[in-house]
Amino acid sequence: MKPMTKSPLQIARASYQPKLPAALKGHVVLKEGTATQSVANQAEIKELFPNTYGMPLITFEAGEAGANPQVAVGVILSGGQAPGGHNVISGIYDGLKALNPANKLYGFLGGPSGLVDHKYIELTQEIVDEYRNTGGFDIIGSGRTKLEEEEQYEKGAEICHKLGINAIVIIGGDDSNTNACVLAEYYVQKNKGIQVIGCPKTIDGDLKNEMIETSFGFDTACKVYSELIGNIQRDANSAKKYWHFIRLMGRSASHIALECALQSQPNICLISEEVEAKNMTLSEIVEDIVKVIVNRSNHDLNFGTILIPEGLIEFIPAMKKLIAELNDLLAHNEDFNALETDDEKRQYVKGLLTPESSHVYRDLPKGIARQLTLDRDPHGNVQVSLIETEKLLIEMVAKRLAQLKAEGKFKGKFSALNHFFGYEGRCAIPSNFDADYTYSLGYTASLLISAGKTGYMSSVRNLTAPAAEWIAGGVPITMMMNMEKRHGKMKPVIQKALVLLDGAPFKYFAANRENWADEKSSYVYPGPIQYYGPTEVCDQPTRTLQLEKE
Ligand code: FBP
Repeated sequence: MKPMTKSPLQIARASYQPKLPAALKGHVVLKEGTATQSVANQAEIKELFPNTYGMPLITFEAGEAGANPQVAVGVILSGGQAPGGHNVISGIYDGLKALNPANKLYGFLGGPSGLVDHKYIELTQEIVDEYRNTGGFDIIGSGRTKLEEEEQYEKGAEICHKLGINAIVIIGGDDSNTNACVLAEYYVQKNKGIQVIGCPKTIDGDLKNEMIETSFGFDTACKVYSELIGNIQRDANSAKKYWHFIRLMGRSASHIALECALQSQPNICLISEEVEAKNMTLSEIVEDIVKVIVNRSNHDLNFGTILIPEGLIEFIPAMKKLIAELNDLLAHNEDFNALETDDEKRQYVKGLLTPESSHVYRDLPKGIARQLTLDRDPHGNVQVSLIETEKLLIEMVAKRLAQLKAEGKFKGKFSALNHFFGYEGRCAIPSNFDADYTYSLGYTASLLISAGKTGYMSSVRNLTAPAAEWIAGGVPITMMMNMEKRHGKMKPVIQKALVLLDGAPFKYFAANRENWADEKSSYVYPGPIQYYGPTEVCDQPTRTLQLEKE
């Protein structure tokens, strides 16, 4: 047998031609809508972005051929991986070449730092072809360096001028697109002749608004996790002996957990935004879980599934306060870093917290308390993906059930297994939806550049319709902004989209969850992503998007 370098699916997917909105299949004409405003704090945002505030919405419609002067573009992948990133790049590449075969595309390596440190490659047809319809960001790599210093902007301009780059596309989440907007404004103010276009990426699904229906990668990641959850549910329903506590990525919002719940109908799904709105404590969450477990055990069902959003811990008000205190306390704290044992660190921290937080900290299992004091991310925040909330809940639920057993109120068995799904889905081969959506986003970005636009996010809308009917255009990034406190200072940022408790996806979940929790089996087994077959199997957007659009 010959050694294998690519799987049969990889080879087959390489030849997939992503679908484009019908309007982008030939020449286009740019249509401008009315002037826009930021979602809040209009006066402040206008003052901070005098050149890029208030620009109109843009759509591209089928039109006549026009002159397309030669351009060179640099692309950056920023932050966590999300399925479809490579197709954004192939969309930009194909879009640029269709406009003018002499156009060039460069990739800055390792994320935004590649721009600052002048690390880049020219993306040729051969390189781009190798990565079409694949998962991952490895074509040029990604990174979490923040572009926020003037010195970085100047270093960026230097390399762009050297390479003749007229425009940069930043593919990232809310923070990276906020920085893209600041960079766009800076380059206009300083007359640098460099346009900046953003692209909405993140599996977390929290970069969305009226004009950006979803971020790319959310669809594929949720489909991968839902398959795994479905498989676990089938196992649970067969073996009938384990409760599975499944933590799902999504550093802040619970969109991933909610979407997976809509797809797989687990017995319990916690939604952080609801926990915060109801001002719930950890013990109250545990009590709710215990109720379901006891009820099912009364029907001889000592098994089930529980979905836990990764960000949960930060939405429990008392924990949020504790984490905020720890963030301040541990920022550049040499004394703490010099301590050797976990016990010493625990004692040190306890002594400096407010009495209320010290109390919460003291009651946490040692492992979790330690995880809360691990290294912060580049923004100074606790890295929630490293906190094993699912284990914390298992420990607390087991303790409570043991008490109930002693009181004769729980007669069942409790045996739990923990899982964390995150990295399993972030680089998956993009679903047809993500492959088409990202290719269209990239293609649209090239049209925005060719039209001389800056400070826009590439947008593709009407996503629950077939791809041919999608609407491509651009949204001024300033339109998505408001002022928020960051590191003690008010800053213009893109508003993060959390799960709306009055939104259709949550309402549907809330109306059905009691049925899913009880003794009847409501599990759904979504199965793997399908790339070939009937369109109702292969080309469906997320349940979240469908419910939002219904
Ligand atoms: P982005 O916000 O950059 O898209 O990344 C999201 C995410 O995948 C979260 O779901 C997760 O908490 C985090 O990245 C993990 O970060 P890291 O890649 O640094 O482990």
